[in-house]
Amino acid sequence: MKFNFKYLELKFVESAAEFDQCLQHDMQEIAFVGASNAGKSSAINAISNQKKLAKTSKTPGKTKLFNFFKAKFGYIVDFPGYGYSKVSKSQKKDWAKHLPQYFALRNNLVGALLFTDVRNPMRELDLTMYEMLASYGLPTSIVLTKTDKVSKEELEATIKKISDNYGACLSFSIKENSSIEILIKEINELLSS
Ligand SMILES: Nc1nc2c(ncn2[C@@H]2O[C@H](COP(=O)(O)OP(=O)(O)OP(=O)(O)O)[C@@H](O)[C@H]2O)c(=O)[nH]1
Ligand SMILES: [Mg+2]
Repeated sequence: MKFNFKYLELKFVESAAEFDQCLQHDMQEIAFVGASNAGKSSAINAISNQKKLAKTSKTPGKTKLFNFFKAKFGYIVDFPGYGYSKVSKSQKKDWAKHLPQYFALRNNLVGALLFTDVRNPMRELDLTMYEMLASYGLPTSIVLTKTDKVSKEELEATIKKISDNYGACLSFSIKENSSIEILIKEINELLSS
C-alpha cells in the first residue's frame, strides 16, 4: 500500500521539570498524557518519522519532565507517565502538584490525547486523569495504543467498549501507517481549531 501523507515536522524545544519553568509561547498546544509505557513518546517519534526525537524505553517511567515539541500549527507537550511504582515518592508528590496546576493555568492548552494500551485500556489512573481533564474543561480523545498486539476481533470489541463510555476513540500502532496518518490529522485539527 502506498501512503503519501505528510509526517509532522516536530522539533524538540525544551524540557521543564516544573510548571513555572514551562516554555512560554503564544501558539496552541495539546498534552500527550497516559500511563508509563502506554506509548506516548513512541507516538511522537512515529508521527514525525524520527527514531529518537522522544526518548522511549522498555523501562516505564522514562519521561520525567514536560517535554515541548513544536509542530507547524502549535506544540505537543509530552507528559510524564503515571502509574509507575518505581517513581520516587517526592516525584509523585511533585507531579500531583504540577499536573493540576498545568491544566488549570496553562492558557495555550486546548486539549489532550490520552494514550492507553489496547490490551488493558482505561485503568483506574487513566480514569482519574480523564476526569481531571474534564473538570478543567479540556476536551480529551482516547488513543488505544499498540493495536498490533491484539487480534482484529479484540480491537473491534475494545473500540466499541471504549467509545460507548468515552466517545469516539482512535486506535494506533507505530507499525501501522494508516493509524499514524489518522493521528496526525487529529493533531493538526486540534492545534488549528
Ligand atoms: N508493539 C508495539 N510496541 C509499542 C508501540 N508503541 C510503543 N511501544 C513500545 O512500548 C514501550 C513504551 O513506549 P514509550 O513510548 O516509551 O511509552 P511512554 O508512554 O512514553 O512511557 P513513559 O515515558 O514512561 O511515560 C516501548 O518499548 C515501545 O517500543 C506500538 O504501537 N506497538
Ligand atoms: Mg515517554
